Amino acid sequence: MSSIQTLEQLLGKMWRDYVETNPPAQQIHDLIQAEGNEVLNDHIAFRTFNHPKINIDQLAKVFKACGYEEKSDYYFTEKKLYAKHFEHSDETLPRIFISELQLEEFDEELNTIINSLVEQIAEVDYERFDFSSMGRPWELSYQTYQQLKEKSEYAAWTAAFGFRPNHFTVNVNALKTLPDLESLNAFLKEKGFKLNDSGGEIKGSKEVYLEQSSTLAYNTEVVFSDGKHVIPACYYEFAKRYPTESGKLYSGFVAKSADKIFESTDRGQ
Ligand code: OOG
Ligand code: NI
Repeated sequence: MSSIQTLEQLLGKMWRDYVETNPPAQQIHDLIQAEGNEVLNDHIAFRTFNHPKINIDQLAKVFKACGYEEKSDYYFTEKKLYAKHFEHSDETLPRIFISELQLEEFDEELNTIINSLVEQIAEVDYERFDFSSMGRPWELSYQTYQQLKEKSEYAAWTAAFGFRPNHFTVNVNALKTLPDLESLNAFLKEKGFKLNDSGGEIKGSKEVYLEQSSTLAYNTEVVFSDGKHVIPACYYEFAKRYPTESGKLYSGFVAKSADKIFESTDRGQ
């Protein structure tokens, strides 16, 4: 039985799991805070497959039950991904961004592998309040991980880590001493953190009302059924939002930028 029953508890558990797997995220959080800033979350992102048992809508269930509403959706043709973002009426709560791999756009080999993973999920787990953050509910060999990686880096990551935040995102608008991505990125690099520079360190611009940057995923040891291997895990993202013509800060995502942010788990870049 899961002891997680409220959204607050769920968000707390997700953060603890995230920093346990990715200690640099806690270090960065603390370094930014030590400069006299309040660290708020802009959004939390999840990854999955569009298999009907574990698709975006399944992962979104608990968030919807807790008051989140579906807002916009996004297509990533090249990576064969689709995503939706959700917002809560309490604006202090992070947005939720969930993407899914479009299985029908892949060959039979990939589909057979993913089906064999989904078949391992126990029925009771679908009802868990913390389903979207229960971790990897299936056995996976390193050989299968590599096989998936040749077809899609996203598929391999999702198979290896299962359901858990792929990243948390610092709300840069709320930072007093590091109020823009230029100064924040310089601060992070000076402290020795590596940034994702696919498409440039800063993705987006004031013109699209959103600027984003991210660290390169931390490499962590994962237990596979055929041994332990060090692979890219999660990253930390930084987002600065600008007001639209209405005067309100833009609240959505920018597909062209997100396309590059996905590559933060691709250490081969
Ligand atoms: C999501 C990448 C996109 C954003 O903020 O645009 C994204 C992922 O890597 O799963 O998070
Ligand atoms: Ni993100």
